[in-house]
Amino acid sequence: MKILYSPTSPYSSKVRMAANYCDLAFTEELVDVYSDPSQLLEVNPLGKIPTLLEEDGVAVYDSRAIMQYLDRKSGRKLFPRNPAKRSEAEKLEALCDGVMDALLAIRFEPMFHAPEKIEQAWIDRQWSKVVRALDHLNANLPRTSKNLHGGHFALAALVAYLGLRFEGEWERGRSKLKNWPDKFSRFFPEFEKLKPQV
Ligand SMILES: N[C@@H](CCC(=O)N[C@@H](CS)C(=O)NCC(=O)O)C(=O)O
Repeated sequence: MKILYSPTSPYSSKVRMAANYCDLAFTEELVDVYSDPSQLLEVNPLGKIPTLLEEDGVAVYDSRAIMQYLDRKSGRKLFPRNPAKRSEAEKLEALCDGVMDALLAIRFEPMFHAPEKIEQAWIDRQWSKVVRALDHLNANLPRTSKNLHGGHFALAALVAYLGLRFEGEWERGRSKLKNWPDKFSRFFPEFEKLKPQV
């Protein structure tokens, strides 16, 4: 099993942490999505990472499909069996992924537009989603013990990505959320190695 990834990508970080937690053997291959590598486009028409590749050529994407795949492949190590708890874990993952989507949209707006074409109203709309979601997360952190699930890995990837790309812009009034990775990494020390970073 191979994971095509980039070290800064929060979605990639989430699935790499999850595969590690599930004790699934995998190799990693760094790809530059913006050079449209054929190796990626041949298996994922969207040209996005993370993309998981099995030795028989089967490809799995996107990150949420990969998380479900890892859960099945590991014999259900990644999400709770109890339906209500599973739903909560999946919802936490969806919320964190949604914040990542909004953060990426904010970063890409000036990267892919000439200065006079930057749409501030679009950036503000994305940021309002971030603000509401981070306030919600700060007030509703998941129980964190040695039994981790997919939602924890999404949250860890998100908080580390915020630290990497939005330092100084989101922490005020959210100290519980900012400090949560300290607790998480006590149960998952590989966080330091697998979190989004340059
Ligand atoms: N919903 C996707 C999002 C993945 C995504 O947007 N990945 C970024 C890197 S962080 C990417 O590949 N961007 C390249 C592009 O959009 O062309 C997932 O959960 O896997």
